[in-house]
Amino acid sequence: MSSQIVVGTQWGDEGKGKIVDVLAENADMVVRFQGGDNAGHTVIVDGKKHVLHLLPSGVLHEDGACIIGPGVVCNPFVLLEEMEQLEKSGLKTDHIVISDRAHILMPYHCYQDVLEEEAAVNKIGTTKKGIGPCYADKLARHGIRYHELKDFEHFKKRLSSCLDFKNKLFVNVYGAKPMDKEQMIHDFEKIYDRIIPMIKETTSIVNKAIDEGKNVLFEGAQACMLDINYGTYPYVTSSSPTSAGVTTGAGVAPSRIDTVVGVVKAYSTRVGEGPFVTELEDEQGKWIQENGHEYGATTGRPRRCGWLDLVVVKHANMLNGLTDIVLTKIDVLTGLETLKVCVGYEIDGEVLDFVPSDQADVARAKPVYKEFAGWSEDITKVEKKEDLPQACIDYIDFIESFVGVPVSMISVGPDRVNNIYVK
Ligand code: 2SA
Ligand code: GDP
Ligand code: MG
Repeated sequence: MSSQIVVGTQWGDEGKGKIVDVLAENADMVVRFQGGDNAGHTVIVDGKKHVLHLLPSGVLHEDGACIIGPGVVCNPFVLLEEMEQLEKSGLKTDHIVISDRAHILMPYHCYQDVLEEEAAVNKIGTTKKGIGPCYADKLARHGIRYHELKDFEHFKKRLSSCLDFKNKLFVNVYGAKPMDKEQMIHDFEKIYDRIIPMIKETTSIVNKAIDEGKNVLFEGAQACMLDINYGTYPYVTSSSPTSAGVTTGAGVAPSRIDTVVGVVKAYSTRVGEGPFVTELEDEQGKWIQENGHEYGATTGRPRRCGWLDLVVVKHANMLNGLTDIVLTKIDVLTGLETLKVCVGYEIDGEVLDFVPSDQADVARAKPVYKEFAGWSEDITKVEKKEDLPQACIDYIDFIESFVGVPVSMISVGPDRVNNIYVK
């Protein structure tokens, strides 16, 4: 395996958590490189469901190191809660490390996210976890990094001046209540002893592991269409969930990466606002939502559903340089008489095979569909590709040839064991 990246190719929730958990069995180290607890990654092991937000999905394999990398915005309170949940399930958590360069997602970031969303004319539909405000502070160079927590007197001064500034914003701009500084300092005092031992310089740790030929897995959260530069801006998250994000978010050079696995869900979903060319706002869409249990793993919001959009997956391949596709949730489509796949965007009589930059163009694009026959056989126990119904094989082969990337694994159910390995 050596160094491998797993990324989402659509709008997130492709099943990356499950795939990372499967691949992590052979990994010495799993590294998150962007995002924060906006992520919801579901892993099912022996019928028990674990939903991970900040912790890498490889955490359930207790042998490897689990690193929250420099590019992550990490809410320490959420992190500790998540660790406590795992500990209650009898799992160990002493293999978790936080990069000293990661930014502390502060309580005022969450409050700011809520106030901004409430006041916004064009709502993004964020998870309200403070992600945008924390990354904004990072880029504006007002952010507080984990190494600053080590000297608590210094940290208190930083918290104090940042909160004074934020409170002016909350009170004067949003007409909201200010946040209580003493309470916030007290809350950090309470978690200090647990957090400090986890903070390390991780870039040298990760690069050393690669030097030693260890298997390092980089776990993407969210997905390509939510990328701050190449997604459906402004309806995006505030990080780079593409393979390029690993270079800045984990401190690993592009030449050190061996494989890039793109997780493709057999249909499309999106949670939050923004254009969605293949969206099905009808009974068909509802059917997919129910059959696929498409509800936000962090917020519980219903996910919007639609046909597979291969224009989007091609866009993801171009940006990520995929070496493999893992196709997920194809079992959800069992029972449909016909399936559709979008192969082009028609805008003003012209058919595009790429995603335009202007969301106004995306919003008025009409999908050009190719139709496929469906299948009715239960495929959740199938172990070899050739044992799948022919209509299902045709659907998979078309994805592979249209995108130009081999489908090396097919996930046919949510559990760790429901997989077909193709090569
Ligand atoms: P944010 O909170 O600033 O990152 O929101 C900005 C946009 O990014 C979307 N986003 C997501 N989309 C899909 N899945 C995500 N994680 C959760 C899940 C979402 C949930 O696994 O289901 O529970 O609602 C995720 N995180 C961020 C978000 O919807 C906005 O469109
Ligand atoms: P992530 O954010 O990409 O990790 O995906 P989520 O965990 O948010 O959402 C994916 C959902 O689909 C989870 O509930 C998984 O348990 C489930 N899942 C993953 N792979 C499969 C699959 O192949 N078939 C089915 N039916 N469910 C799957
Ligand atoms: Mg998710």
